[in-house]
Amino acid sequence: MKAKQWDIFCKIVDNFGDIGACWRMAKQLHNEHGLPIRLFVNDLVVAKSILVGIDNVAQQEHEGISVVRWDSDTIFDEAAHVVLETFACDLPPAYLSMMRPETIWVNVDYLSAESWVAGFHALHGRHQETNLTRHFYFPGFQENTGGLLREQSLISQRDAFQQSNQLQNDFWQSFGIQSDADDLKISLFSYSNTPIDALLDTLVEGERPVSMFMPFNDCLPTRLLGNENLAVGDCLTAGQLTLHILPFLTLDDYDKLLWACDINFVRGEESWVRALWAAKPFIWQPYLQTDNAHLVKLNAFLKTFYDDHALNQTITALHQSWSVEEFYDAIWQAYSAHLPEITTHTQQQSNVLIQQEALASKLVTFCGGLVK
Ligand code: TRH
Repeated sequence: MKAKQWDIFCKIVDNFGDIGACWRMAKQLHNEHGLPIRLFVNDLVVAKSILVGIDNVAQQEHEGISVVRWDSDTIFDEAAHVVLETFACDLPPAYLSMMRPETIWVNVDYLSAESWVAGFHALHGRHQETNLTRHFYFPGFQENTGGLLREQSLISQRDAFQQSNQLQNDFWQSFGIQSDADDLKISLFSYSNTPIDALLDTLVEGERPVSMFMPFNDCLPTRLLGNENLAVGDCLTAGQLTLHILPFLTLDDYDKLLWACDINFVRGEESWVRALWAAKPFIWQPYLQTDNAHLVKLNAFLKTFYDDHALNQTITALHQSWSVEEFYDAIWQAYSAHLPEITTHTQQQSNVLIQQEALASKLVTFCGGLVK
């Protein structure tokens, strides 16, 4: 067994959330806790969108992390001291066979604000085939869960950016955009099942000029505002709306976009957490699941985050309408009319979460407590 080594297994099922979360975890464990990390990834072609510059090769070093292609040809030498299986991705049998009773095996699960999470966090069970112990780690919003991924320097970087017109102008100019200080700035990252056209129609007809920024991705409609074949760099205008199609951004630039905008539409889990740290009003769309399980997750989060807020119903209505593909102009008007209050509330809630210990550090303590 490799002393001190941590191995992370990441199976990309769909989109970028799995590799986004695993990469952040790997980086934070390495940069902030000095741990040697191997990251096993099943699809380096998709991973390339997040790990910019990697190649589709068996093994490579990337920003201090050893990235290993995980496929049927992968040769496993030794099991690590700590093995993080992410999102129940099933460790490969060849690797399982090298694990020992003293190997610390933790499954890090998906993030949810549902009330059952705290009760399941940190439980363990016996793996039938190997008789090894597997621990279950649940990220979450309460102190008694596994916490949220957040870099130690993130908030000071965000504050420096948000307080500097120069840094913000440099950011917009790097995309050839002259930003107008008076525009309402909105970023949008969503799944295909959203009423984007209805939202855009409302913004076109609105009272206030709006600049909207959409990073290019597979879920973006090919036709918006009557324009076909949208491409990176397009800038479309209609009525009060100016719509910019950005490239798919690096993780750092995506953070800056969220920090620079007044409202962020986000999705899945990773961009949702980044929107929390941006501390700007956001509309979250959960990943579509069968039996409307995603709406249960959505409502659990809305209850956690906005329960005591006077505008709870307005905020809930907008989130639900966005996720069930129905958009009502009146709901948007009610939301945007109260943007200052929603901004203050989002900042307060974000600050409360920032006081909590971040996931990577909680995970290190958790695994330290399991050493046999
Ligand atoms: O890509 P996603 O839809 O990922 C989803 C969810 O994680 C979901 O829970 C999971 O089950 C499913 O995949 C399989 O959305 P998410 O989680 O927001 O991840 C997007 C990542 O992409 C996030 O790390 C931010 C990053 N990103 C960029 O780096 N550049 C960009 O321009 C944008 C828009 C996103």
